[in-house]
Amino acid sequence: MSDKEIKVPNIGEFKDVEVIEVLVSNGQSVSKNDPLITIESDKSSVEIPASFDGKVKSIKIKVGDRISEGDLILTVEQSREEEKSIEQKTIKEAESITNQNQEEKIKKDIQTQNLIKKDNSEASSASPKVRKFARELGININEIVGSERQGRIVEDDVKNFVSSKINKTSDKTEAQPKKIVSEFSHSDFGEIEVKDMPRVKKLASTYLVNSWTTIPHVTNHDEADITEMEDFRTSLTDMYTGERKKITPLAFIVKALVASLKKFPSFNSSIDDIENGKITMKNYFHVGIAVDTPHGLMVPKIRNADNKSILYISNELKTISDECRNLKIDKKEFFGGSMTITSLGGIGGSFFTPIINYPEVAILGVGKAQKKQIFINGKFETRTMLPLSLSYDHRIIDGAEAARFNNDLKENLGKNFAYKLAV
Ligand code: CAO
Repeated sequence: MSDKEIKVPNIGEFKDVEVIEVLVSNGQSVSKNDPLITIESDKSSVEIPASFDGKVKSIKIKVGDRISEGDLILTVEQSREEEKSIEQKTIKEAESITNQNQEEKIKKDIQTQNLIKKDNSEASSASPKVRKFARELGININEIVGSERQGRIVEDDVKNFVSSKINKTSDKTEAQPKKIVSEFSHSDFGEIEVKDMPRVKKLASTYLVNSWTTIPHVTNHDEADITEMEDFRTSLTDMYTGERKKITPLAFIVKALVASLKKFPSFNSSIDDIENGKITMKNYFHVGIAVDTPHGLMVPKIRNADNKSILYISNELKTISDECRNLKIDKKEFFGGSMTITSLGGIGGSFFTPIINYPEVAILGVGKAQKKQIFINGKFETRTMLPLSLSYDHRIIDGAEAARFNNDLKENLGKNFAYKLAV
């Protein structure tokens, strides 16, 4: 074991300059060229590296000290092997130099290596203020490419570097979701068949994952008493033929929803520009309808539902769902909605958790209406109850507002439906 001193080398114009960083600590192993300290003059800052391998024994300077050439930075302890390897390295380097005076060349090389200035232009490529700014953000300034003359780094370069790092990190997260690989293959357990996923399902999956992973969903469940509405709906007949008019309950629900959207405009908004704190309020009422098709789920819109009659909406529902099932619908029809209704009422089931159709902020899930015994004014009555599952983006809608929205919707679908729907 032997101790060796590392001193401030020839640092040219730098005299009596401030130590702004000590990059090593006692007991730490360092290799030749590892940065030890950073010094800073009025114009720039540079790192001073170790001139040989070893273990830091005693640091002789601290941040804020002013140093010049020849000042002692620290001592390192070297084992015999390290000493030997340095000797060997030096001999090897010396052997490879044939054209010049060997001693001169080695001295010069060590001196040049001692000062990692990257190169002259880079060493003076940022003002102390900018370097300080980068340091405070935990950024190694040497990784930044300067935009000014001769690659000089300015504050904007640091900011751009930080934002590009952030974007890269989030791109990486999006591009590489954690994939769980099963220890066993499905085929280990029996015969299997691997099929292509339908195109619509593939497209929808991106939107669904985005919605599920970026929107804080909450779902409020409730039941609307639609007894009167159902009596009215099932009593509708054609004026001329006397035949029963087939109008789906969904047409009534669309109308009731529009009336609630008018009262609660935040449900008819989008926050796709949340980074800039912007909310888009929509003054139109285009209600999305989730349509189950053999190709996958599609969500066309009933445009300007506020200006359409229940009968018209009922017919349009049929038309757009047929267009979806026959792949005859224009792609644009899947965009620009106010809020979506997803109805499983024709199939079955009660409550569920619908996923918001991004960039909308709410979706209404409708289950199958059922007759139930409800306790009203001191006695049980048979009523037709419609299950409602309202999912909403909690960033924009609070639970209390969602409960009030459901109350309003229930009112619109309830006893006063005819009056409300006409509004
Ligand atoms: N409660 C009880 N019965 C209902 C009902 C409800 N909430 N909603 C509809 N019905 C009845 C209808 O009255 C109709 O009965 P009749 O034939 O006796 O008149 C029957 O159910 C069939 O309705 P439908 O489902 O064909 O038509 P619809 O207008 O209710 O729905 C559409 C249209 C496009 C929404 C529907 O066809 C569909 O695709 N539903 C599935 C949507 C879906 O998959 N959502 C899940 C998304 S989450 O993955």
